[in-house]
Amino acid sequence: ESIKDVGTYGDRKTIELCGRKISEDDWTNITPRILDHIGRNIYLQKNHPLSILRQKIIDYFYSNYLGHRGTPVFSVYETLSPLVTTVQNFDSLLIEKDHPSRRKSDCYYIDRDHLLRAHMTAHQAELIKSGLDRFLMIGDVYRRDEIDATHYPVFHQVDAVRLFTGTELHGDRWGSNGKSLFGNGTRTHDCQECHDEMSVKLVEMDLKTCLMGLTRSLFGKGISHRWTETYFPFTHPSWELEIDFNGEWMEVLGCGVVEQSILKKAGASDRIGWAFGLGLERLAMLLFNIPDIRLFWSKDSGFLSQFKEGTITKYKPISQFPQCINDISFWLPNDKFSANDFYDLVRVIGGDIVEQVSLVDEFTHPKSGKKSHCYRIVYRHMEKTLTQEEVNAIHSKIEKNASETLGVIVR
Ligand code: FA5
Ligand code: MG
Repeated sequence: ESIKDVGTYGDRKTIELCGRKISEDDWTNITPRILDHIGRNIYLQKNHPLSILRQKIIDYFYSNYLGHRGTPVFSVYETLSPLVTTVQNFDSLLIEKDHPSRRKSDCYYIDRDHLLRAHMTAHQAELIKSGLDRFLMIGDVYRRDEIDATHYPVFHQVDAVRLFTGTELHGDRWGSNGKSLFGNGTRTHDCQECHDEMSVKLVEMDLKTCLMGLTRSLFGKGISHRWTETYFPFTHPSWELEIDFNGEWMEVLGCGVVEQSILKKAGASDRIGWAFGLGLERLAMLLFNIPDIRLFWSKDSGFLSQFKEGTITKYKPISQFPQCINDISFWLPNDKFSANDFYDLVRVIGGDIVEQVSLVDEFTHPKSGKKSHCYRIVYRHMEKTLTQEEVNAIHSKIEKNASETLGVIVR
């Protein structure tokens, strides 16, 4: 269970979360509003659409992968702590020290060594190390990102890993010493240097069959899909699965053949395997017809009462309240300015009544060389009509805070 409490330790603030006390340093960028989401566990909340979808995915794995005695072969981990180390989130997955995904502008850091996990893959290496061959990891993940109807700084992922011994993959065809999994060639675009090409093909087929089975079990047999090749530091080869949603391709997951050095380090060097990670919100928005990602966090019974564990029903909007649009323009400071810092500030002050923030104009003054940004903030309450006074009060607070903390000069 997690506690959210900010105290002081000497002259440094300490942050207490998930049973740990951590002193702030120059990497700390976690905000109280984000801390408030830890422990909500909406993905485990009975009759919540995210929980219904989570259970459907677990059921697919339980019913399609049975052991000799009819017991499930995938084990499920869904209460792993979201507070992780940079080793878990990055190093254990071969993510280079200067990889953009480590940036302060992209993650929520508690201090330089701890962050809120940015993907469920953060737990992969340690679970393999503990001796597991087939498992699912489900939970909340945290990323600093743009703000719109499909992006929220907290979302949920299901990750999975399946490892094979030589015998499991090939049967007894090659004997059971597992040698046939490995070759000693060079890395090509579809095979790691240490892998046997035939084995990699079988792993790819098993992975894609599994994921298409899952997609069809959720969306029906007629769903159109395509696989695209992609890159992850922790898998090779790697793919993304896209499905056709109203004539547009939508990415639903990333996957691939696990980098062998990860398995080796985790004590599973005699195995080969696949992994994938998918986002629950995007799938749930399609399945339940939910138009805005913020609705998942609603405590309103008008929303929650529409869903029932075990069934997929379409969401019916209670009513649509009007938007209120205000722009803010400011001169940027001379030193560095990150748009994500501004987005966070808007979120901290405006909270969930901010529907969208977008950069609508930027220009450089021809004489002074100073840069100016104009952001459009769209306010909309999910459950009532906002008055112009209410919006103005929040908007001025954002202006005031931006000039005080980001060094910008409001125009
Ligand atoms: C990852 O997070 C990888 N860890 C996935 C993976 C696992 C690859 C294991 C290989 C092996 P990515 O950042 O693309 O990859 O996110 C995975 C999925 O999460 C996306 O396909 C999407 O469905 C979902 N997702 C990503 N960002 C967001 C977001 N801002 N809002 C909602 N869903 C998101
Ligand atoms: Mg992606």
